[in-house]
Amino acid sequence: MTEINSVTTLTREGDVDVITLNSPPVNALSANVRDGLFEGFKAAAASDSKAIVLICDGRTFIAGADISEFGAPGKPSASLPDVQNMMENSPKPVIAAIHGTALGGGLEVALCAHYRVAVPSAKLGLPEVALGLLPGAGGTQRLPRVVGVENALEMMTSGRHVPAKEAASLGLVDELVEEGKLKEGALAFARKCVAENKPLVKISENNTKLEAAKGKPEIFAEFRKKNARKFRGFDAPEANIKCIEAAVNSASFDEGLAVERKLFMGLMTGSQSAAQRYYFFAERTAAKIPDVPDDTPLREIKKVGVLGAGTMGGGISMNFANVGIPVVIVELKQDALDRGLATIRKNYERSRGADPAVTEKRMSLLTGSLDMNDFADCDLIIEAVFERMDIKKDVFTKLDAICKPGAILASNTSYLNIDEIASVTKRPQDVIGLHFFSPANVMKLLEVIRGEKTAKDVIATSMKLAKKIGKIAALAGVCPGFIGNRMLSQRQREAQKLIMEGAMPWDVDRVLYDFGFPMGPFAMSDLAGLDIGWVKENSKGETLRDVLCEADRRGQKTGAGYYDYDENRNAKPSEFTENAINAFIAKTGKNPRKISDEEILERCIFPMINEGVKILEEGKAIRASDIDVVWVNGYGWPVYRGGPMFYGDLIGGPAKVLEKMKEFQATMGDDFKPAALLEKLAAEGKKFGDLKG
Ligand code: TC6
Repeated sequence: MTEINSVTTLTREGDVDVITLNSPPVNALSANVRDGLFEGFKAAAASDSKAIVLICDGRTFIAGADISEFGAPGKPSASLPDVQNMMENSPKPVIAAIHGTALGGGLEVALCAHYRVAVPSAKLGLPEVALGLLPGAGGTQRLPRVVGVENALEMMTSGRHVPAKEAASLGLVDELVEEGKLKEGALAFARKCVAENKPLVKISENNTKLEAAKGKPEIFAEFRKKNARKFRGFDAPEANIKCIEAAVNSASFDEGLAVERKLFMGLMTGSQSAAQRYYFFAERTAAKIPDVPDDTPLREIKKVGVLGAGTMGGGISMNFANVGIPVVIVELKQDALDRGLATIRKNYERSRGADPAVTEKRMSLLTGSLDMNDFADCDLIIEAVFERMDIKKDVFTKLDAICKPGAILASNTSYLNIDEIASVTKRPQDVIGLHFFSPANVMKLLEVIRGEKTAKDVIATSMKLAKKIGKIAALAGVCPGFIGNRMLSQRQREAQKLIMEGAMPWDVDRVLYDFGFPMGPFAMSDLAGLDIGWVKENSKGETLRDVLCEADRRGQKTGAGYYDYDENRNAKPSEFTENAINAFIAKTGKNPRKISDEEILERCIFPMINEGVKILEEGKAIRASDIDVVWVNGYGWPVYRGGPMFYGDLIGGPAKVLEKMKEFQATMGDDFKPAALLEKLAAEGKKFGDLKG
C-alpha cells in the first residue's frame, strides 16, 4: 500500500490499482482530497496495472465539494478539473465504486470515470440547487449526456438524491453490486472491463442523448412553466436550466462548459447562494447544544403516548408511526377518537405514492384509547390539548401520577410557560416543550423548549428523536411564544396597524409574498379561519375581525374573509373589507395615508429582527442561526434570504436596523424601541451572526 497523502492511499489488488479516499465525515472534495486524487490517479496511470478503482472509506462516497471552503481563500492545490481530466483521459479503465452518497462534485467526479458501480443503498444526485448553485464542474454538461435532457432537468432543479436502482435504470450506474461487497464487485467489474476490452467511455464525447432535445425549445419552456411556482424567487433553478439548454445548443462540450462556468460564478458570488450555504450549516449547528455534549446518554423511546386526537395530536402521532414507533392516542370521547383515527388514515391514503400495505402497517402501530392510564408504559407522552394553563396543569398532574419513572412528559404548547406546567409535577426534570407546527406530519420544524429544570438527557433525547422522525429541531428557552411565535407577534401587530393607517390587507400580503413568503398574514388568517378564538356572544364589533366574523366572513371556508373567494378559492380584494377598514379609520378621526411598499416591509421585518436580538439577549436561543432555522422551517421565510438574522446582516447589519427602529420609534412610539443589545452591537460594529445567546 502506498500512502499518497493523509487522506488517500493506493493499493494493488492483482492487476487493478485501488485508490481509497478517507476524509471524514463525508469525503468532501477539500484541497487535500483533490491533491490526493490527482496524485493517486497520476501514480496509477503510470503503474503497470490494467484498471483503476476509486472507492471511499467511511460512511459515504464523495458527498460533494467542501462547502466550508467556498468563499475562503484557496490553498494551492489540484483543481477539480485537473482531477477530472486525469480520470477521463486515463489510458486504462477507471471505475468509481459508490456507497452512501455520490453528490454534487462527488457525482461530477464519478461522471469522469469510464464506469460506475454502486451498492443498492447508494444514492446519487446533483443537489447544488439547494445551496443556490449549479454543478460547476462539468455536471450540467455531463448529466444530460447520460440520463437525457428531461431527467437531467428534473434531477438538477430538484437536487433529488436518486436511489442506485433508479440511477441504474437511467444509465447513471453501470452495475449494481451486492450490498456490503462493493470493493469485490468493483474489482470484478474492473477485471471484466479488461477481459472484454470494454471501451474507455468519455461521457463528454457522447452527444447521442442530447440529439432528442435539439430544435425543441418547448421542452424547456414547458418545464419552466410547470415549475414556475416551485422556483419562484430562486435564481439557481433557472441557471441550472440554462446550462442544460447550453449543453443541447452549444457547438462543443467546451462551449457548454464555458456557459456553465459563467453562470456558476454568477450564483457563487450572489447573495442567494451565500444565504443557502449559510443555512445548510445553520441547520446542522442547531443540533449542537453547548452544555449538552453529543455523547449524553439517551433515554430509550420505544413507545409514545399522545393526548388529543385532533389535527395536531393526529399529525404528531403519524411522525412516530412513520418510523415504526407504536403510539397510544388518548381522547376524551369515542367519536372524537374515531374521527381522529379516520383522519390519520385518510392522510396516509391521500399521501403521494401511498402504498396500502404501508398504510396498514402504520395504522397498526396506532392504538386509540379513552383512558390516560394507557400511558403507563409509554416512554414519551406528548399532550396536544387546548391551550389554557389550567387545562395543561390538570393534564400534567394526571400524567405525573400515571406515567412510569423516567418517562418524558412533553407539552405541545406554542406559547405557555413550560416551567409553570412542570411545577405541578414531582419530576420537572422530565418535562419539556415539543412544539410541533401544523400540519405536524408535514412541517419540518420542531421547537424544543428547555425548562429551567429540564434534564440534559431529556434535551439530548428530544433532539435526536427529532432527527429520527425527520424534523429539524431548534432549542428555545421559556418565554411567551418561544422563538417563532414571539417574533411573529411583532409582525402581526405591525400588519394590523398598517391596515388601520391606510394600507389594505392585499398590499401587506403582496409585499410579504414578493419578499418570498408563501403567503402574507391576511391570506394566512383567511386560510386558518378568522374565527379561531373568536366567540360570537362576546363580539361587539370593536375590531375588524369582529366585523368580518359577524358578517360570516370567517375565511376561505365561508367563501370570504379579508378577501372575497370564488368557487376555486381564488382570492380577490374585497370591497366589504375595504369599507370596513375605512369606517374604522374614520372613527379615529384620521385620514388614511399612502404607505410605501418599503415601509410595509421594514415595519413588518425590522421589529422581528429586534425581537430576535432580545431573545438572544435573554439567552432564550443559543445562537442567531437557530432563530433563522426556526423561521425558515416553521414560518416560510425564504431560504434564499437565510432567515431574519442573516437578512439583517445582509441589508446593513445592526447599525442599519437600529437606525430604522429609531426612525420609526420617533414617529410611532415604543413598539419600535430598540433592544439594548441592538444598540451595543451597532456601537461595536458587530454583526447579528456573531451573536450567541
Ligand atoms: C458541490 O459539490 C459543488 C460543486 C461545484 C464544483 C466546484 N462540505 O448532514 P450530516 C458535514 S456543492 C462540508 O449531519 P447525514 C456536515 O456539516 C456540495 N461539510 O450527515 C456535518 O458536519 P458536523 C454538494 C459537509 O448523514 C457532517 O458533514 N453536496 C458537507 O445526515 C455530517 O453531515 C451536497 O450538497 C460538504 N459537502 O447526511 C451534499 N456535507 O458533523 C451536502 C456534509 O461537523 N451534504 N458535511 O456537523 C448532505 O446532503 C449530507 O451531509 C449527507 C449526509 C447526505 C452527505
